[in-house]
Amino acid sequence: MDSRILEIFSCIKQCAITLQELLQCDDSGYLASTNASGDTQLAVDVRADRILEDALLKLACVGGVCSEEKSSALYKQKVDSSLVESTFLQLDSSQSLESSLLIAYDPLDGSSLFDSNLSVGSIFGIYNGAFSASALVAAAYIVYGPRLEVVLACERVEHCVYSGGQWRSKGALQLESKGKLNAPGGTQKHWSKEHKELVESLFAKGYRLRYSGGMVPDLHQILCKKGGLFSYPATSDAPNGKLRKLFEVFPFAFIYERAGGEAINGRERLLSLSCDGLHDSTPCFLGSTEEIAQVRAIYMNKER
Ligand code: AFP
Repeated sequence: MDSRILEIFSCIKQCAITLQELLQCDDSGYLASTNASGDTQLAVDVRADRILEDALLKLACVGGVCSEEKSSALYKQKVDSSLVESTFLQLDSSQSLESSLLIAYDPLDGSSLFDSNLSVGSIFGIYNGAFSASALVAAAYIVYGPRLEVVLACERVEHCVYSGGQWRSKGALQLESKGKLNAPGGTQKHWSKEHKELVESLFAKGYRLRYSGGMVPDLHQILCKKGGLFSYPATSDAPNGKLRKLFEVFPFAFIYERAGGEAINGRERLLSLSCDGLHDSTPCFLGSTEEIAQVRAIYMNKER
């Protein structure tokens, strides 16, 4: 594995410890501000974002970062590594550090669950030279649950737990061809007829409902239980879905594919999609191959 990715993974593990301590505070208060996606911000959202931005930009191999909490990316200038804000998906080579790694991250995903003391997470996509699906070279997430855990994906999907003051590997996460869990996101009254048919067909086969409203614990659970389907479809109130490509969907698509699963938007592979803006979103279906085949059958049939 590229030593630069190992360095980033090590930084994420260190930040995970710091962020878990941050989350032990009882400050689930909201700020008056909103983030780039219009979501009201928790004080911990802003503090988690600052911790990660400072730590990641300190790494020489990182040429820029983009946070779900901010409208523009921060790139290091080639001349003196000073930072420049930009809404572009990359700077031209004369400006940015060539062949540097760019990190898109969601510092605290599932903020609305924090005041109910449910598990939340942080998500990272590591891109080579540009914020695009084709440039994604590694992905990771942190789960702040009963245990502190990280999942680090490059060639394989490594599951690690923090216990006794040190990180320990729990081995590789691997999906089987079919699972038993169904995690259907979005407001049901805004689902399409086809999506309702898909969700109900899984329950009719005995799938168990496992949905907390936190993308990280919900997708982590399906990986740990070796199969199932997570969906956040296009809805009448969110025709492009809710989840963001760079910070949330592409990293998990990378992880699910490396774990032997699939990740589509209903028709196409998520990692084949273009991205026009830093905060673009997309409908997404991530899971075992048999469940994804069922999604394709229903959604492709809708097109006919
Ligand atoms: P918050 O960060 O506002 O809690 O949203 C969490 C999230 O982005 C993602 O983690 C969930 O999968 C999804 O939203 C849940 O959305 P619904 O509540 O609409 O199902």
